[in-house]
Parts: sequence; structure tokens; C-alpha cells
Amino acid sequence: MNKTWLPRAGAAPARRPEGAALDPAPPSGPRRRALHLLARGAGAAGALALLGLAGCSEAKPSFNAIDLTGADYARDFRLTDMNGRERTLADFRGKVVAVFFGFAQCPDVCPTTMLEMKQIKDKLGADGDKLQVIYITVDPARDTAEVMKAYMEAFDPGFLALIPTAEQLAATAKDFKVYYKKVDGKTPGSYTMDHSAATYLYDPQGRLRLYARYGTPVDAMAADIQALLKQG
Ligand SMILES: [Cu+2]
Repeated sequence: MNKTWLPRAGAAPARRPEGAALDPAPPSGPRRRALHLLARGAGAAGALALLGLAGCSEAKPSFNAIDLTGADYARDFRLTDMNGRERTLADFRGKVVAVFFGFAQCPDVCPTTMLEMKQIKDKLGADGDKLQVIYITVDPARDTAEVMKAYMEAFDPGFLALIPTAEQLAATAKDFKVYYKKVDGKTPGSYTMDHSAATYLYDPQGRLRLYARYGTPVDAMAADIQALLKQG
């Protein structure tokens, strides 16, 4: 499994106060940035004004996952689900959509991610049905509609699998900056798939917002999803 692969988060600019533009500040909250300014000897008045902003309702929300807001890729898909229905993000307005690429025969990363998504959905309680998990298979040769129906059912009947053709997979993976590769197995004719193992999160308006690395704690992800739902 390729767990470290990450698309360049080029379009996630943290708004920086004037004068701190050259500072490679970590993407933490405005309060942290304000303290940073203080440490750099910025005018006390300016710093106080910034600290005041930290309590303002317009302060940018901070997420646990990587903020991809405004990214110009992975904006949508058009693929057939395991029930034969063509799907795009517009089908899921009003929900947070979690998109993951994997394959049913994966021994660890994929089932772990799906189990965690199920835990997150349960944690959300009444809001659980406002989370739509979407699993795009990178192994459409083996992951037929029948296989994927049983697979998703094993985790949550509401989870949806999308089954691209080989051509659609190549195009979608490219657009999503997702890596996948067929790798020969130990026995002749067998194979496994290497693939990116992170989750993209879309807000209820269908905008790409977050990139959660594999291993992001369940609580952290649930908090992010709740924050996206709250924004509407
Ligand atoms: Cu996997």
C-alpha cells in the first residue's frame, strides 16, 4: 500500500496577516498566527487586533485533515454505481461525501478505512445519514457489481461503490491525483493493487474541502465532518 502519497495541496492558501507573508507558518488557527506575529515583534496594536479576530465568528475554521478548499481537481465524477445507476456529486447535495479509492481484495488498508467510516457514521448519531461514503474501485476487473454489493453491505448498507471501466478509472484517477497500479502476486496469475489510501471530503454543497490521510483518527475525522455539516 502506498500510504504516504499525497496530492500537492497547492490550492489551500492559509490567509496570513500582512507582514507575515514570508513566514512559513503552519496551518493552525488565527490565534496561533497572531502569537507568531507577536514573537516576530510586530506592533502590539496590530497583534491585539489579530487576537481579537480569533474570537470572531468569521475566523476560518481549522480542520484536522488537510484543507483543499478551492482545489481545481477532483471536482466531480460521473461513474456507475453497483446498482447500475450513474452517479455524480450532485446526487448527494446536503450531505458530506467521503470518496475513497480501493479494491475489495485489499487485506488491510481498504477494509480498515471502511470500518473506520462506519465508526464515524455511528459517531455522528442523527447526522450519520448526512455522510455519504463512496468507494471507487481501482480493480474493476474483479470488483463486479455483485462483488461490490456484498462488500459494501458488509460495512454499511448505505455505503456506495462506483465501478468505472478501465478507461474511466484512468481518467478519474488522474483527475483525483490518485495512484493505482497492478502488482503481480506470489502465485502465477494472481495480482494485487497498489493504491493511494486517503479520503477526499466534500461539503454539503459538493465542493472539495478536505483530504484525510490514511490513519487519521476516527474522532478527528468525525469532528471535521461535523464542522462541514455545520457550515451547510
Ligand atoms: Cu487497499
